[in-house]
Amino acid sequence: MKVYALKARSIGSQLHHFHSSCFREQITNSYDIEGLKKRALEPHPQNNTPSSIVDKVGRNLHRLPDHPLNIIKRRIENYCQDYAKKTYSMQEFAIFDDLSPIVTKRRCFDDLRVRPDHVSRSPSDTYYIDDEVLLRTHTSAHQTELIGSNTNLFLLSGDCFRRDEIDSCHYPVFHQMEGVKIFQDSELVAGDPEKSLEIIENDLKSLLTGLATHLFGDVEMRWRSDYFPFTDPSYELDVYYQGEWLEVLGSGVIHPEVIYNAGKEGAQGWAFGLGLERLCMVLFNIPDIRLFWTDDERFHKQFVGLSNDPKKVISFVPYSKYPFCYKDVSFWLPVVGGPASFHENDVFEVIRDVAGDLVEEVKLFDEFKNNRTGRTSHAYRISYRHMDRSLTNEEIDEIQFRLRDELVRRLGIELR
Ligand code: FA5
Ligand code: MG
Repeated sequence: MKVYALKARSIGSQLHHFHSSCFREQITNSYDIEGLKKRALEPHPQNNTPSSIVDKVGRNLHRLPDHPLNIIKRRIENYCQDYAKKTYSMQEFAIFDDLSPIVTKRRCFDDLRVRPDHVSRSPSDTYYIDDEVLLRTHTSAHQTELIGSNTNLFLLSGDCFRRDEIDSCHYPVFHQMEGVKIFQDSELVAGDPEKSLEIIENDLKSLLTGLATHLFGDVEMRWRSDYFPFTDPSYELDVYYQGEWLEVLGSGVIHPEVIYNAGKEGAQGWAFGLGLERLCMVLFNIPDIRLFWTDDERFHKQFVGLSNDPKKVISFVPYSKYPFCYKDVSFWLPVVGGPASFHENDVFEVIRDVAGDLVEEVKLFDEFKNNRTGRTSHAYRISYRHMDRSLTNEEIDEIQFRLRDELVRRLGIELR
């Protein structure tokens, strides 16, 4: 609770700073990154955040000039400001991009109607610091706080953290941009909730479809109905990329209870959350999400000058495609009802901890149950590939051995 009080105070002062200065001004660096990192590593029975993740807190790739995430962030912000000028009689979006990624369970889940037993908040999916505080899993975690302080039109970017699968478009640290608009009474139709809802939905879709066209030109896209506990109705937008539909955002009309939790009962509006890496991958043809974290010159020099260029599109030229190499590991899961519980995300995390960014993909390729013993076997195929150089066999073998040991030590599985 102490941390929360601190955080609320720091947000308060950021908002004060923000309102008292020019609307377009970005909030200055607002949180003590080193302090947070120290805090995140303090032992606590509920702390399941490994140091490899804490290391990435505060890297803030989306704030680095000419980083592809910064380029796309600025393009989206510019597009939205233009849209707002045309559509909302000169109102502007308030822009946030450095609110602390450490948030409370209440803001991240409770306020947003995520049920207590929902998987997204379980320790198999979320990095907890202690029983109250966690690394935000989405930028929606700031909705009720900002709406509650009368911020009625905003864009908010930040790093998000999830224990997740391993492949070319999932990474445990990624970036989202949240957009929220709370409508003024004069923009809606008093006494006609249906008409008002239609106005809100049409505005949301026209902004986002316009954004996709602005970024990608003539790309194929589709809207799909979705479910989020904090919006109703909810929609997802997919963009056709490299022969597949790639989900790039979630959105919808903000649920009345969320508005109530923000202390603004009766107000209405929309919200969306964009995956910045996914949009960037489509825009610049970036084939693997790990590349966003590389220090390799050959990656970064391709984007020089683009942060200040509102339109130029380049197609990323892979500087190498080093051969990948795969290794399998198979094991018996811990006995059901025994002391150790098991979740697939635990396997992914051990792999990430041991092998870091050398892992390109992990696939469960075989699963069966031995009817006599009642035990279940899993077999995973791990693809290794370095983004910047070739890997040697010895190097991979060494990692694979360590990985096997760690799986046994940390998950209580039995190697086959
Ligand atoms: C959300 O996070 C909702 N908060 C979005 C939202 C906001 C809905 C406001 C309604 C109103 P979702 O879990 O689908 O939704 O994530 C949104 C986007 O984040 C995805 O479309 C994807 O582009 C990106 N994303 C999610 N997980 C990862 C990951 N592990 N790696 C990279 N990108 C990810
Ligand atoms: Mg989704």
